[in-house]
Amino acid sequence: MSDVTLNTIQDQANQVESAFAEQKSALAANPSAKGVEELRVAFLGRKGQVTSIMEQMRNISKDDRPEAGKIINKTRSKIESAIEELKAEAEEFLIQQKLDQAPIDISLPVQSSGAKGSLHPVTLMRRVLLKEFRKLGFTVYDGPEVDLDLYNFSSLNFKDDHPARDMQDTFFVKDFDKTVLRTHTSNIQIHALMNQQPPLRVVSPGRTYRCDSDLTHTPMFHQIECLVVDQNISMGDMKGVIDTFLKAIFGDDLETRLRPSYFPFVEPGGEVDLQCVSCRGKGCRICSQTGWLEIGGLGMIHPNVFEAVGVDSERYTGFAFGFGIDRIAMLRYGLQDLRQLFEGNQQFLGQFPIQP
Ligand code: FA5
Repeated sequence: MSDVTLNTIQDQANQVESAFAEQKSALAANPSAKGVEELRVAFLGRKGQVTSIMEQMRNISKDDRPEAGKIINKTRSKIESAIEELKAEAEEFLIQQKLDQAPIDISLPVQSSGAKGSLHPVTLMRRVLLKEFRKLGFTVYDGPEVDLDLYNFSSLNFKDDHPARDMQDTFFVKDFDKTVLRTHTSNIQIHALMNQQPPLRVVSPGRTYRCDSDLTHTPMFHQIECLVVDQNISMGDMKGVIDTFLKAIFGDDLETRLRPSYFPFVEPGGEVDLQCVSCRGKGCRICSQTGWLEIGGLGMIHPNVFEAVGVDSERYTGFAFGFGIDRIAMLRYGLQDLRQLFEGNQQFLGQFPIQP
């Protein structure tokens, strides 16, 4: 005959539960993961108090065992869920403790340090230029930076062995026959005319690449190309557009001059120089003692270019010009060295006003 009855089991279960409740409230004042684990081992572990009631099962009559099991399981699950709650409380307590000890109160609203981001001067300059072109009714046309020789050179009337190619040395992509990093934005003249029949009035800013590096040249630089094709377009129209946008950027501050020059894709061709901001035309090392800095090339579209894209050169005429955005920024902001723009010096880059 067994000496352990259901009543004994129930009494022991009640005692274990009240012992647990006592220790739980002691822990609640200062909950820690370690304390919760110790409590779990003390009650649910191999030698824990719940386990020792379980061991009584073998001394209980067979008939009472199911009921005894229920009593013990009820106590076990009460303690298990209380342990889980305690674990969560201990975690929260720890986080709160860390927050309380932190040197700053991260729940306070953010106080601005006054530091502001700024736009890159080339971005600022590009935006200003595009704004002026939009006012004149131009739309923006985007062209590829990696392009076929066909668009960058051949269709622009650069014969394969023409010395003009030497002035625009660039990367040729080895595995793709005749693919280049474009040397100028003039490649968009071909793309635009192949995509759209005249009349056409587009402007295209973008990155360009050449084997260059000195005070006024960088290997990667930015140009903005302007292309107008229609009936009866003259050099006078071109000069009007150039004067208008240069005036918008430089005001009457600096003098400009137009002089003849050669580009295979225009006839006649020329270049625009701006008075050197550094010496105001007197001559210094930035302008190689000339008093002027070149900002771009220009000209009337060559009939060979119209032929390459299937535009009737008897019916249409047009002009194009391509200016260095970085060079314009250099003059506008009075920079001593164009390479400063691409050195990533935050102290330098942070000085530019949002509105140039
Ligand atoms: C051209 O690139 C012609 N595509 C311009 C053109 C367009 C002529 C349409 C006729 C009709 P050029 O090589 O001169 O031309 O370059 C134009 C401008 O780009 C220069 O005046 C200068 O402002 C800028 N530039 C050229 N090379 C560099 C460089 N390495 N770094 C910075 N700016 C440069």
